[in-house]
Amino acid sequence: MEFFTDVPGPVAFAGSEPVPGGLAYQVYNPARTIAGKRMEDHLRIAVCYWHSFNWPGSDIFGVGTFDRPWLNPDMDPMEAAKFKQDAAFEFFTKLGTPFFCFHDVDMAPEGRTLRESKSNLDEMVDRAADKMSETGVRVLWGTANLFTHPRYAAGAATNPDPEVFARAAAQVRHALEATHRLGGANYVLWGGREGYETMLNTKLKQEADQLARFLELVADHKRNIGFNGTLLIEPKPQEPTKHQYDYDCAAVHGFLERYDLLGDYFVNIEVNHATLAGHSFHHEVAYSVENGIFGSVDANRGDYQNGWDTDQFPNSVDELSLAMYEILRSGGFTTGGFNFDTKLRRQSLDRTDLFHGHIGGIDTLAQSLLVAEAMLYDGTLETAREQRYAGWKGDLGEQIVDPNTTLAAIADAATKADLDPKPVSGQQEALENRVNQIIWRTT
Ligand code: XUL
Ligand code: CO
Repeated sequence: MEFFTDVPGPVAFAGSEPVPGGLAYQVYNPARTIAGKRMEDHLRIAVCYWHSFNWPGSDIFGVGTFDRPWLNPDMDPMEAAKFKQDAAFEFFTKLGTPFFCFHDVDMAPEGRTLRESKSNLDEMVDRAADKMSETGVRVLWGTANLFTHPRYAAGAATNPDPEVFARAAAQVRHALEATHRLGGANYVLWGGREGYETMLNTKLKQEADQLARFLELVADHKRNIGFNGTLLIEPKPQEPTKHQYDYDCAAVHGFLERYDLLGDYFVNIEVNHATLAGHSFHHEVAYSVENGIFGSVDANRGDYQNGWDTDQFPNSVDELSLAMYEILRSGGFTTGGFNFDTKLRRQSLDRTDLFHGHIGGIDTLAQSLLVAEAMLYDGTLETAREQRYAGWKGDLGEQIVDPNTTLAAIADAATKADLDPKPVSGQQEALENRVNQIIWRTT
């Protein structure tokens, strides 16, 4: 049964010609070649199951507003899951995007026991596998929901009760194996409840050790089952907990280094999580690229007036181009991609609104990719950075980093040459102008 009846066929690239109803891409042209690669292969766009199909449009003051008939609690849960899956695959194919992402509980309802939950998931994964081979849509990543059920109120891996840890381990095992079975490119761990509400009842070191143990077990299991996808940790500073341990990319990086997990885990950076942590998305991408932990992106945006995760569809080329530039100059995604971890606004009631949100977001990413490519060819930013640090490639720079050099030797050299370096311009305004000029002229 067709669900999105107002969208008859696949959304096509129409260029800058306005299309009645707006159901066309103006910039996203999957086959267009950018820096030697197809646009589709650069962006690796995914639709998320949860916000798009599993969320009724509720907020903390109000119930769901959306037309999602499979969320009706009177329906048989497995019948509802199948209805939802059909609508989801119809959406993926009409939107024309190559990937989707899912939590275990988005795909299949929890059963009364762990065994029943696993069998529900197995059945729905078999069904998804058939739909994937019919449509060619693939899995960017799978994950386990370790934050909605009351048992996880005090955390999953970091719960004071080891039985909760074990229960979470069972859930992740099943979700990881389901992702593997579907040929997923990555597996994500977002520690929504891995944090605390109050330090009065919390042992910080104990919880960190538990989290590391969990991650070690998951990485071992990945190797045991021969899953070649990438394991990703998704940083977020808070919400739902007051403080989350995977606060930002730097915190995750330090944690991975401390527990000898570098190389086993990379980061899935969400735009609105970056801004909640007091960073720009650009910063988080640049940090993780430079430190070798960049993996994938949850594309969305926050609202400058709100202090929470509003998960809106991205619409700012100015902001995304800079992050896209860092991704492109590092060689682009390997297994990662752009997952739309995005929610419609509660008043966006029409079924076609889900298309409009994604089309706008995808065109914004596509335009940002064009700008990033132009920045790369322009070379101004690269040259400015190189010149700013050029001294480190000279004699003095080499002497300083030589492990045999001492502080006294550097001090003696500085004294002998009577060094009196003069400050130089950081050229910020000139660089900002160059970025804007490139954005304005890029088509
Ligand atoms: C929550 C969030 C999650 C993760 C997957 O803020 O971003 O949707 O992406 O669990
Ligand atoms: Co996310």
